[in-house]
Amino acid sequence: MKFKNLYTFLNKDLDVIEQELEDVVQSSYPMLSEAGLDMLQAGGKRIRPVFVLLSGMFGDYHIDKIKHVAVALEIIHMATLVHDDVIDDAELRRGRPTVKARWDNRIAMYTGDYLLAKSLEQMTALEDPLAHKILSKTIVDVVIGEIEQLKDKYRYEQTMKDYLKRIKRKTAILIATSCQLGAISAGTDPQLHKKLYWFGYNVGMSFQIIDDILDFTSSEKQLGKPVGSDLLQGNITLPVLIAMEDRNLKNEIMKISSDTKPDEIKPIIDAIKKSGAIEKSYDVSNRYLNKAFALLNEMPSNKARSTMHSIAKYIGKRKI
Ligand code: GRG
Repeated sequence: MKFKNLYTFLNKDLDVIEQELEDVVQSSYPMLSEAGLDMLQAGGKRIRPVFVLLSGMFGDYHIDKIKHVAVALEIIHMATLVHDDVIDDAELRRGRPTVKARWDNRIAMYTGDYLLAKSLEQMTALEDPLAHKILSKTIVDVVIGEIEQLKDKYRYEQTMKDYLKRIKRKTAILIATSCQLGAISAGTDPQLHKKLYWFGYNVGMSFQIIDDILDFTSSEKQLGKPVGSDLLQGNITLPVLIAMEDRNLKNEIMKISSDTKPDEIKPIIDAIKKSGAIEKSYDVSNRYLNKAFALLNEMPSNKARSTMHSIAKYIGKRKI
């Protein structure tokens, strides 16, 4: 089963979102339009717009209103990716050359800034100070997270708490906010939009943990980058933190630095895979997913709820 097949009833509305996305990234500066359109054409799962729409279905759903929120969230996501590829000096994204690779760092920064500004412009369609307050706090948290993660690179004494805080800011918050703002724009009561926020948060945490597991268990072809890239770049993820509970393995892992060559980490990747750390990481992911399922059970039963359940289940088992 493919991810997109879980929500075919949304296809018509997702086509509207896709068209809006294309319109929104256009600019009188051809280079900005080209960079934005190139990213859109490269695809992406559009998870955030899907969660906006599904959450809106718990309230008074109107595509003409909610589309602005769905577009804003996807465009903020795109802006973070363009900037992140500058910070990480990444050549490929969604299987294509990144904006910074195709043009240069300066143009990538402009593109990211432009996308962020356009997303805020989209949000002005929503006359609700609470929605704007939530979104600005989210953006601040994502940016702070990106700055703080620098200090955690190659820092082998960091704790599980440091890791969880990092992935919350990097991934879970934007998914949580997608759910909450979808619900708010459809006028749901506060109790429900807060529950949807926490549903999105738990799914987002699981999503990032699985991403971090796949960095070890997937193939170079599927990842579009070498296996173990996170570790090589000093990004200490959950499988690594768990593997470091073994003293000997920790000593090996701690030898990895910015001077380490890709081939040198291959035996360490194998040792991490054999250590049981992957299975234990899946257990942590499942704990978040179970919280997400429990929250769904407290919500009104409808098609959106069952689809969110299927998506969360899929996320926990995804291979790419
Ligand atoms: C410009 C607002 C702004 C922020 C700049 C660089 C930065 C601060 C934040 C980057 C944070 C970051 C690296 C987030 C990545 C999160 C993530 C889970 C990416 C992959 O998401 P998918 O799998 O991607 O949904 P697709 O390609 O499917 O859309």
